[in-house]
Amino acid sequence: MSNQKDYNAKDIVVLEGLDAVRLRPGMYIGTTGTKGMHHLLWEIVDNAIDEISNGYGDTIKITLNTDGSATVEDNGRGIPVDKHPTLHKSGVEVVYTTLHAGGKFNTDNYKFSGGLHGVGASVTNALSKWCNVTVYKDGKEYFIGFHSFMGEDGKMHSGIPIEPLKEVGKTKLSGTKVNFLPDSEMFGNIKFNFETICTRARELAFLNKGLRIELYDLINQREEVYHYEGGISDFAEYLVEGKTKLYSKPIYFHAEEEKFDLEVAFIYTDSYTENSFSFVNNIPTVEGGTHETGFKSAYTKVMNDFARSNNLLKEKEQNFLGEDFREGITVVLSIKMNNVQFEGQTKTKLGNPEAKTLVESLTIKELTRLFNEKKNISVGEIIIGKAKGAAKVREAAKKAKEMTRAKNAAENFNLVGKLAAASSKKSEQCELFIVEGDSAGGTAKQGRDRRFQAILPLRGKPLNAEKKRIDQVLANEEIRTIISALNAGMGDDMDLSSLRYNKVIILSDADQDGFHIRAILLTFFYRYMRSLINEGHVYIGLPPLYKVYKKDYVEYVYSDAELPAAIDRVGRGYGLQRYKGLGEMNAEQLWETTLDPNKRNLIQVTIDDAAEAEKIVTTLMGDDIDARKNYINLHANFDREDDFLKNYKKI
Ligand code: 1YM
Repeated sequence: MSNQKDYNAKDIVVLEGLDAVRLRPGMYIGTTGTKGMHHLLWEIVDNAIDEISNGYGDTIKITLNTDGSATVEDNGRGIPVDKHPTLHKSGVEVVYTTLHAGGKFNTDNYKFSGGLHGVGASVTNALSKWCNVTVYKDGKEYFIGFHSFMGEDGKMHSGIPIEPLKEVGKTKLSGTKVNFLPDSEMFGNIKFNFETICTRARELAFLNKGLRIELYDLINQREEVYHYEGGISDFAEYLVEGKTKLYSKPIYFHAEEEKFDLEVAFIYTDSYTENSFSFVNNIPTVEGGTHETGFKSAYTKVMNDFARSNNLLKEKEQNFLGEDFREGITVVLSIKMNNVQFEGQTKTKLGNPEAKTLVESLTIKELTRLFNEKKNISVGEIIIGKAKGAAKVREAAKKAKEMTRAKNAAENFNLVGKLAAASSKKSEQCELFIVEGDSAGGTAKQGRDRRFQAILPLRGKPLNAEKKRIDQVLANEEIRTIISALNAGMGDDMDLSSLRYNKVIILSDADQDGFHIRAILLTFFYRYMRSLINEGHVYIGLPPLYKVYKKDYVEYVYSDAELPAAIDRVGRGYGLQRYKGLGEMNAEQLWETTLDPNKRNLIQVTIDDAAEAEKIVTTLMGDDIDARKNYINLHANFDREDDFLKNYKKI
């Protein structure tokens, strides 16, 4: 970018010291769990991406080293090395020791002050045992090392330079290399997860057209390269792999305003659900927000106009609704803007009102232009055809939905007859167990604490929502029972404020059938009640696999890995019982092992990466049998946590 002035150390705006980070790591990286630990890496990667998206360099290398550290390298200009005029330190040292230091906050320099949460490299340094930075710039190689240690005063000193930045040699390279080791005293687990890193790196490569990300895992000798010349268009293609597309290439546009950038790609498949993935400054906005609202309203208008002007909608016929146009669509929407405001339960919802109006006007302009092009007319016709089908079943679906929400006892009697409700009306205390099989359901009804636990037995396998249209989904009695019991509606009408149970716990056997039932239920929640998952209401209950006992001493064991230790504890002369299913336990045992909140094992279902979750649901629950076999061969893990759960984390 030729119109940008060159950066000098004096331009760095200093706001705060480093001390705060170790005291309140959560404020800067969210958690000190494995997600927060990975955040240290993404902070560094973000700086490299900022540099590349401003036109300097094109490649980022991420290496997981054998000593447990990670290295990130780019081929940009290199972080400034000149001395800051008042701080008397090099630019590199300021960037790595001062919170919120950086060109990022000087919006003259970068078009977007993006950066994941914008906290920067100093946070990584503060939470690392050590951190080494090498800069290649103007023919020279520079180096500075930082470390964190316990001082003689008994206080922790973090991110302290060992000596000032020094010139260490000559080079033909240009760029920045950062090598750091997360501090094991700050994080429970400092092991980087190659798969997690691959997933996010792939997403970043999709979102930043042309960017090349190379990943090297030197511990397990693996490597991956992500590079997409098609950007989010390739992303949309990737998301629908294995599904039947209704036309061959995604519709794509890119529009810019001063300090605002919009990119959209969408494609339709023969499925019945909507899959929207939106991003702001490369950050996934899982809860949507103003940019999505703006797009939806513009899209509905443009497509209705298209239908009218091409005589696909007669004068006396009513306009389509937005939801009609969204059946079977996969959209990737990515914006870049300044002064982002995040809202919502998980701070993943865009709040800026200007994003709605800008996305709306740019989308109307660009899509109207595209659908006026001859080559896109046939695509438009296909979309209108799909919307017609959706509009037709809309009425039928509406009736079915109303039924699930009917408060009228007589009407609902058949549905909730099987449900043993909880007596407490305080929904925040109440839990709903969805139990595989009538017989285990019966046992659970006897074993539960009826004040706050409700039991819903499921007879047979519920319907796989992945393959059905909404009216068919709602025709399924098991599904209707679940919707009625939860009392929060579904789909676009979902309203969690009337949710009857704070925890929804899936309880199935630890065998193939049980895993399948669990996968089917999760698919239903994922497709039609996603906010239930996003807001942390969905859990998987884990029944024990073994009982190890002697006289009146009993231990329950929940995984094969824990079995030897349990046998040791019980000692010689122990007895061993293997549970094949929930049905083998009596009411008291079921309470003790699986229902009692003080003893049971639950996995909370979370979606770490929405796009990856979508991919997994499609692959595992869809029609493409070869894709499913491939996936299972690649990822199968016949441990207690089946494949489907790989993307979900334990609480
Ligand atoms: C592997 C990590 O940090 N690359 C990187 C960072 C910066 C620059 C170039 C850079 C930015 C600017 C001018 C500018 C940063 N500089 C700063 C600060 N890779 C990595 N590459 N020249 C170089 O912002 O205009 C913060 S990050 F603050 F010094 F400008």
